[in-house]
Amino acid sequence: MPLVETKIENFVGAICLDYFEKRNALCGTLVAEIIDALDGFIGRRVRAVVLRARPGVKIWSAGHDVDELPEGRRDPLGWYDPLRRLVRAIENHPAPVIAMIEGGVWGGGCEAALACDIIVAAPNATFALTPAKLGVPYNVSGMLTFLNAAPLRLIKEMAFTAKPISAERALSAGLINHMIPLEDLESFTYAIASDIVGNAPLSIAVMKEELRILAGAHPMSPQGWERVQGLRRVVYDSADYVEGVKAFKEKRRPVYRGE
Ligand code: YXS
Repeated sequence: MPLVETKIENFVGAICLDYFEKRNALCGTLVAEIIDALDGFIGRRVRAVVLRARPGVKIWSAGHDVDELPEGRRDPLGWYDPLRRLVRAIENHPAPVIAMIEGGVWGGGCEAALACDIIVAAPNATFALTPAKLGVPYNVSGMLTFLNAAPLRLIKEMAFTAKPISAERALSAGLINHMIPLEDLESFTYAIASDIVGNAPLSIAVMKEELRILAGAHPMSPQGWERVQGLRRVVYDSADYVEGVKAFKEKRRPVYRGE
């Protein structure tokens, strides 16, 4: 049973997340299907992509599939992790990817949405960064996705509280491009896609790649990199990390001891 539905119309490729039983959690299979769809769009000369969920969902994506997180002593967000691969696939796709969002966006799902080039959300959309809720040491390129998406002070509040923010607040902070009534969400999103399709795809692709390279151009010394990796290892080797994943699976509140 596929976990995404795709279609191509008038040079616009649509990828609809369809994994209701886990609230579109970004498991390896779902991510592989999204990446396959994006790769297929390149050959079909798609000029704009809409990444969406089923109309009427309460949850756009529940984030990383917690059942696929390591239970400790291994980087939970290493280079080949499905979420990392998905974010890079979105950022490297030559056509603009428009996230069309209704409902809640959680954790890694929030990063995947923020990795998209344009975000159009309904008023019922919410956005939550959840590493602190689960005890996860988020990775550097993931934090850069957030830093490139919103003012530092908002990212800190979202990361440290792990509380969702409303679409209205996301709009005022520039985290999303448009907040559109649910009944107009699809037509508005496709109107943007159509504007993009009518422009020069090669020019757009090179500007997207220039912006990706420039947005990622943050110097980090080898010592700084090693320090961060060492600090992250302390976290994913900690009892708190084990407790966060365990508590999620046991559907209870975690008890963190800072060790
Ligand atoms: O009880 P069953 O077996 O039916 O499964 C339930 C949930 O356990 C499951 N599920 C998930 N499984 C794995 N990973 C997930 N992220 C996940 N989210 C949900 O899906 C089934 C239906 O969920 P349920 O009953 O809670 O649905 P609901 O409609 O009442 O509530 C939907 C949510 C999304 C509000 C709720 O499921 C929830 O709060 N999910 C966790 C959201 C979250 O904290 N995501 C962060 C995942 S970790 C991550 O993204 C990164 C590693 S990090 O944290 O570092 O950013």
